[in-house]
Amino acid sequence: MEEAVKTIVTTFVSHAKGKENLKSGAFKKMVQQNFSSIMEDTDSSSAIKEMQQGLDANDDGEVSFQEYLTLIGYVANSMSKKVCDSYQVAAP
Ligand SMILES: [Ca+2]
Repeated sequence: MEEAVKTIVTTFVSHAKGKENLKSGAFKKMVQQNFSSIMEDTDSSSAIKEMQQGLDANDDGEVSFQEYLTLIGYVANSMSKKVCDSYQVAAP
């Protein structure tokens, strides 16, 4: 669990290059490198742009750590549904 949290933090920090926000290009790269297997449309620039705008709560054109956590929460939520479904299928 600790490792998972560390990965969430270091992924943001390394893509933001130590800054407080992910700019558009860095956000796109981060999504493509980390979420291409669990998210649809990561090869579409417009879909990523749309995702970024959806996360950008303060409308500054960049993704803060807090806004990034919204994405992690969203991904975790959709993953939990899949895990739940497969758990129920496996159970008698
Ligand atoms: Ca923002």
